[in-house]
Amino acid sequence: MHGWWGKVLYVDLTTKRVKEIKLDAKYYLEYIGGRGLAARLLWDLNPPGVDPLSPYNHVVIAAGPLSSLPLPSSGKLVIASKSPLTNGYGDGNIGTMASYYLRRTGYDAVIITGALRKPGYLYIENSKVDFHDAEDLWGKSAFEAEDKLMSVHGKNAGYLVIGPGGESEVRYATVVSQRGRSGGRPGMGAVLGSKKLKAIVIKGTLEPSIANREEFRKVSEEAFKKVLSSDGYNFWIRQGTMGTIVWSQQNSCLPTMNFREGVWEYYESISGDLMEKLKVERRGCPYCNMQCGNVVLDFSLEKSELDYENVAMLGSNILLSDLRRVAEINRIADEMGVDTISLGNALGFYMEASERKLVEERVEWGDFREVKRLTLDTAHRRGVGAFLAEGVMRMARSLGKEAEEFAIHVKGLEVSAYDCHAAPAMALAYGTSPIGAHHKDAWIISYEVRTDRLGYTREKVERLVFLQDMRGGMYESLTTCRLPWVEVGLDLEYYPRLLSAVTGVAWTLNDIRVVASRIYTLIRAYWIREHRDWSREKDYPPVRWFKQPLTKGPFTGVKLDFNEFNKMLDWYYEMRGWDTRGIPKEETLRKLNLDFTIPVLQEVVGLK
Ligand code: PTT
Ligand code: SF4
Repeated sequence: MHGWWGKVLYVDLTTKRVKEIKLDAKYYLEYIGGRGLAARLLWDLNPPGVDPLSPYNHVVIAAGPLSSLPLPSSGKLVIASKSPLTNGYGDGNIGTMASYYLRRTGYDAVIITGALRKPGYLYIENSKVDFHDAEDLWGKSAFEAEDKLMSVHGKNAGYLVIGPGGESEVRYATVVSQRGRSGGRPGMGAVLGSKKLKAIVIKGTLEPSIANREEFRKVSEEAFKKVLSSDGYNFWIRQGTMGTIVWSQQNSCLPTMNFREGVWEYYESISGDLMEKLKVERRGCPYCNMQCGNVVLDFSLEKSELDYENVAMLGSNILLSDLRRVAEINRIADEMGVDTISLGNALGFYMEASERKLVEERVEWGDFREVKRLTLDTAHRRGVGAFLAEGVMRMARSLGKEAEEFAIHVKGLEVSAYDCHAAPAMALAYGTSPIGAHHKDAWIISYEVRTDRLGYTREKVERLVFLQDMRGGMYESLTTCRLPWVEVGLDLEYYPRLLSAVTGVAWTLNDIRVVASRIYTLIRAYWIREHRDWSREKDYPPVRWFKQPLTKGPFTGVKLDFNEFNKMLDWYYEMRGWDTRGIPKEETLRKLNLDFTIPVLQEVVGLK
């Protein structure tokens, strides 16, 4: 086989046993890699109903056939597991040298199960695996722990680390790498923490095989050049994702006051233009010629790497003005290894609960000192921080019915930084995302803004399914960065060409879409297996967007229409071959070679 190694590494932390699992070529042709491989492995290996924070849960760290080969923005990998935040399928995508080295170990993925008795870390060098003590690293920030590990294992290795957030099992703790890359929003860091695994250090020296080197080199060179000569390149290099602050303000989707509004009068205090003035460094992922990690000096003059989501959620959403203060909270979140999107939601929710006197403590909107204290307390689960560490869904449930009306999440994962009062298809994207409310699978709001902002149309749903297939299906399984396409318009056709050159198998974009459909349907089956009380309500966006209209900006008075939304959801199910409950039909499962899920779904919910 070219492009794939055909085997994965299986590590049991409880027994400290390691084995190699060979996978049939069919597995790769049907799932490609990354998210696809991870979803199938979790279905096969995880016991149904497993407690995500128990030793029996599995974590899959998977690259894809294009990861970390010399082609545009390829240095990514997927970290997946059953999520402690949602109790469903969870994953994240991280750009890191760990992707480069994992690809060169001779394995397509590392699967980790069991739990250590005492804190430790894994050292993987090609097929050699060592278990090391990490008691001296436990309690250290993700930055400090990585520095210490690097002083032992050197610069030529990849590091995936958790911070105190992961150690104390904050339900939205992430995995951190290279002081500012963070992945695994739905609590992938907490899963590692529950296994007492502080870090994974990866070195690899083997070269992945490429079927048609000459063709690969030609297509890849052409693609790199296209990126460089694209119209949007210069602005991208200057601002990266931070350019979205002004765009969101202009289009009334900048999350403001716990997603009450889509505009904020002080947006300029956190804008990309201001960031440009404060920028001291630019970082990025391996093999990327559009490096977008914008580093500024924060309020304490420490380096902090900014992205749109971080700044909107820790800025406008909690009314914290002043980019340097926002950058400080962002840097602390990275050190602690907690997701900034969920953190910004938890803080916004808590501030609103405080305003409505549903909690004893009074926390004012935008109070920097309080935000800093709450962030650190959350990461360590101290005092009220233990409450915030549970995430918005659980916080709301414990405060009662009124609180559920302003809890901004889908299936337990907090919403990322686009307000959807006036964006019905984006609301549907959050509703049907395979990990809970994340924008990664379909950023359809830019299409809505360009076309028919307030329409509830079948055309939008078709576009949404296409975006999911490309972003959540193709990019997550190949596994490379989607931004060359999304931000500077690299033609999608480069990807089947590159995949064909690497694997020696002829792929078209349509073949990849079939794989994407399989991945979405398998992940849906996984959710249903784990949530035996499945119903279409789980695909609904936050109730606030239906009930409380915007009171400011160009869309004043607008809110989502419940009946119209349901019409779109029905179309979505029809296009995916799922029934009106959002459950895959038996014929769809058979068509996608997912027959193995049928007996399980039949038993859990009954199939149509
Ligand atoms: C991603 C999510 C995002 S998406 C952002 S900013 W974005 C937030 N970043 C966080 C952070 O930083 N620190 C932190 N403690 N928490 C954070 N939470 C948020 O996590 C990221 C880039 C970005 S920046 C985006 S859009 C693209 N995402 C991609 C994706 O998902 N898939 C893919 N194939 N390519 C992508 N390219 C872009 O990568 P999650 P990264 Mg990320 C500091 O992790 O769980 O997927 O959530 O990995 O290496 O930092 O790159 O405006
Ligand atoms: Fe990483 Fe940004 Fe490059 Fe994507 S565009 S690979 S996120 S540096």
